[in-house]
Amino acid sequence: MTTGSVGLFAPQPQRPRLGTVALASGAAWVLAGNDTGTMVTASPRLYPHMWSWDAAFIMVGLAQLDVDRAAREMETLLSGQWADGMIPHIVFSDENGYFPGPDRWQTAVVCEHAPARPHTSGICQPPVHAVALRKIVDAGRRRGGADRRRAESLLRTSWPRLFAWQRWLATHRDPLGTGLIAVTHGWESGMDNSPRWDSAYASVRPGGDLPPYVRKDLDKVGDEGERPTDDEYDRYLWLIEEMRRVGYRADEIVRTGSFLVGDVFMTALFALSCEVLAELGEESRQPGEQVAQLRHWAARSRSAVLATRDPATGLARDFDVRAEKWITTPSIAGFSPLLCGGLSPEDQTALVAALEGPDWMGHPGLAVATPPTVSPSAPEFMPKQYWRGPQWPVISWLFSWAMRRGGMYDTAADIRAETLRLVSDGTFAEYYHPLTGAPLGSLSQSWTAAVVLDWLYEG
Ligand code: 2M8
Repeated sequence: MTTGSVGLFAPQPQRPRLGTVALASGAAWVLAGNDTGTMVTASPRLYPHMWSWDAAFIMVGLAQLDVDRAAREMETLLSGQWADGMIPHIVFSDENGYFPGPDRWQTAVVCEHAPARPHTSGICQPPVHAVALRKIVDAGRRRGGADRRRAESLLRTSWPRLFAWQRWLATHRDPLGTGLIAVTHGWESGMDNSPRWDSAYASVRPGGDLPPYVRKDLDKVGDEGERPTDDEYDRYLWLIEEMRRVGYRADEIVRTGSFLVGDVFMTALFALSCEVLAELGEESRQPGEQVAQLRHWAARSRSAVLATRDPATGLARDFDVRAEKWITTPSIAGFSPLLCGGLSPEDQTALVAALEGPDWMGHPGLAVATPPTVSPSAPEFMPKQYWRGPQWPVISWLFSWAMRRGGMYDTAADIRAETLRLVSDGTFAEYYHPLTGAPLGSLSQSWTAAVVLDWLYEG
């Protein structure tokens, strides 16, 4: 679909394409290669630990191969859950090739809720773990026998833990009391350097007493231009410093931290996960009042997502709580209502049409028609810079899965087919250049391999 050879819109180089069997084997090989035995690290070099939402997608892929291994992944993640219910964004392995590591976070040193072991970070990430539990339970039931028993037992033991996680978000991250879940660090959103956060980060002023540090990420990707800048890193590290100084007390961070944004994407995933967890709770006879509580949170946060829509474009928006202003950057988060549902049929049709339209998946410059993280028509679009434009297979999977669940079958199937075309180069890259299809960031990224496996097995 590449149309021209000028500037950004250069012709797409030819790359060998893998067939389905080779692709599935390659994906399984990536997961096996990144498996330490108790955790599948997010990637071999750049991210040698367990990340919270990566782990959930990794479970989705593992469930297709080995129900018991997928269940153990959930157990490893939950072994890092804090006493107050938060699932931390990193559960550290014994590797030390990543910065900031446990020495910098010092969570167990300054916070009574953090476990002494495993070491964990002190922030969270989007709550997609109920989706992973759903996939493991479904795989176990489909297979029967020992797999079924293992999955049902995981459901019984992990359901209360995931309920506590959702409750933590509802209790500590709803500063406006509307159901709009807030993040206190861009890393919590999962979309670290998205232009969604530029204005909020502009108000984060690193203090002169920010302890010195050395980045470890830059020598692990081919091109530094694919990673956040040093200026961005100073702000990331300053926010951690602020949190460490208040002992990671959740309410204190919300009260005093420099960064507080109602994240519409996080909120939609929170609502979706509350619904999925409520369904699993009913199936496994969990306490009725907790199931009802989940449905209540889901409804409230769904309404909060819909209430953020820009009257001009229909896209959902984040809300900067500190600056008291809307964030209108045209990012993939604008389509969050498609994740959590709740739109009228007309509004849903219009939003799907916008997603498929020329500013997004239908942009004529794209190598494959999957959602870029920022609209290629927007001035903020940077095609090879991390969360500022590239296509992320894991985001495509998430939208495809949720849209299928919401009855948007055709778009869900198109996203699946086009993403599989993109990843058939077999690199399982972290993200891809939307205009050329070139692999970017880390290669052999676990969540990319995992979602490919799910798609190949489940259709
Ligand atoms: C990226 O984030 C980490 C910090 O958490 C990093 O850049 O060091 C993001 O893409 C995030 O969404 C992802 O979970 C993590 C591991 O894949 O990497």
